[in-house]
Amino acid sequence: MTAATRLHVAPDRIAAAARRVMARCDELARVSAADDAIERVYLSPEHARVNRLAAEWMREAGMATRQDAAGNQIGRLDPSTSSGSAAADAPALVLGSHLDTVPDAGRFDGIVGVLMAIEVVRLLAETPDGGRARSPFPFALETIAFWDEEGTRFGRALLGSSAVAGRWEAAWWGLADADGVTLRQAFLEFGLDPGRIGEAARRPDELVGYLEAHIEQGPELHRRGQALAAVSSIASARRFQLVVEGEARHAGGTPYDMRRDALLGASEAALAVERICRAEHHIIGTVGQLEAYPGAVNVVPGEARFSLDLRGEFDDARDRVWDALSLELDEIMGRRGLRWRARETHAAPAVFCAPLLQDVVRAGIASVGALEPTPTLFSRAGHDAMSIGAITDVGMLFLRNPDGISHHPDEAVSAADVGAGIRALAEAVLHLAAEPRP
Ligand code: HGY
Ligand code: MN
Ligand code: MN
Repeated sequence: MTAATRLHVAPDRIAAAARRVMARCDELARVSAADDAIERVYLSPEHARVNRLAAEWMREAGMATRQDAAGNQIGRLDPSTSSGSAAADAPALVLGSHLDTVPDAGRFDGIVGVLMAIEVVRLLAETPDGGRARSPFPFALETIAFWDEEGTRFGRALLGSSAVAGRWEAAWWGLADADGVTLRQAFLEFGLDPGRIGEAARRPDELVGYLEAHIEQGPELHRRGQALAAVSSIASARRFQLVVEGEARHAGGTPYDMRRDALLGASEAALAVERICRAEHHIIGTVGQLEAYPGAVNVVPGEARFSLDLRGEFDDARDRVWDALSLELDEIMGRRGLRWRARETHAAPAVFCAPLLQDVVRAGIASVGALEPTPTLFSRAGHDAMSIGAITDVGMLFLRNPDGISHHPDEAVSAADVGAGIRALAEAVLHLAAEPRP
């Protein structure tokens, strides 16, 4: 795999594309359900507004656009047939990421990858004299803006990309949001037909592969002083909602030896998550939600509910940690006279990026002038590529995000790194196109 550059585009065009991406990240940040924070969830009015903007930008880059049966926004550039007509049934190389967010989010997680994908297609599109833009390759170029990668509204992540991967489960229709609105109702209110969800699914033979640019959401590139990295694999994930049951009692009159304090049991459990995961290599566990009931200042909590987000480079190591945690929770709750139960709300296996797509991403990075060997990182964050890996080869390009802070308003990325990422992603596509096709 040579790293010679294949993209002959003037630096000022790359810089202009990067500026456009940054400006559009700011514009999308203003489309939020909250006045003083960024929050965009699946099947919301903000989802509809942002899809309209993304569709406009995809069309401006020459693509034909559609919203699929799961609410994902898609752009497509057909290649030309030998007679010069559009090859509407050509398999596609898909570039994309997601436009939904966590609560109080940053403005780049997912978003920058969708916007970079649009710029890469714009750079690579051929525009026959006066004709509609075309893909210069024997395959089509598609951009997909996935929805509900985060799982913020209904608790289960990767819904939009699961639909594209043909892995939608009927049981999900009953998932309800904090207001009790089910996924089925939300579909109908958004104008989607639950009965047609199957139409979002893509077949493996329709795809050449999937490439996703995304901020690292960790400190590694920042610490190394490097802008870009290829990704080797994406962490497997399991998410749980846990309930601890004790006994609500008077905060003043109940002596300690009579208490069955559910919050203290949950708190010990959260510390056990940290202790057990830190002892394991590449396993990360987080308790992000913790609530005490009845939640009065003068009542010993009779119930506590908390979340667990558990990830690992390999599924079996992650599952061993879950088994160890379960035994620890038995001990904690037994000692405190409490009971506990867990409901699994999300599970996604680890996904390994295809060697060829790792190679073309590294070649793309090398061609933008990275001096030292191109880093290849394991992704502790989950991504839509985890779903799409079920139907085609996937590759990812990481961008440095200063200090690694993410899922936070201070999430950042530099225009220079976005420009380098656009060039590297475009070069990766050109290297892939140069590969002998099966
Ligand atoms: O949670 C994650 O890892 C991703 O940001 N959805
Ligand atoms: Mn995220
Ligand atoms: Mn993301």
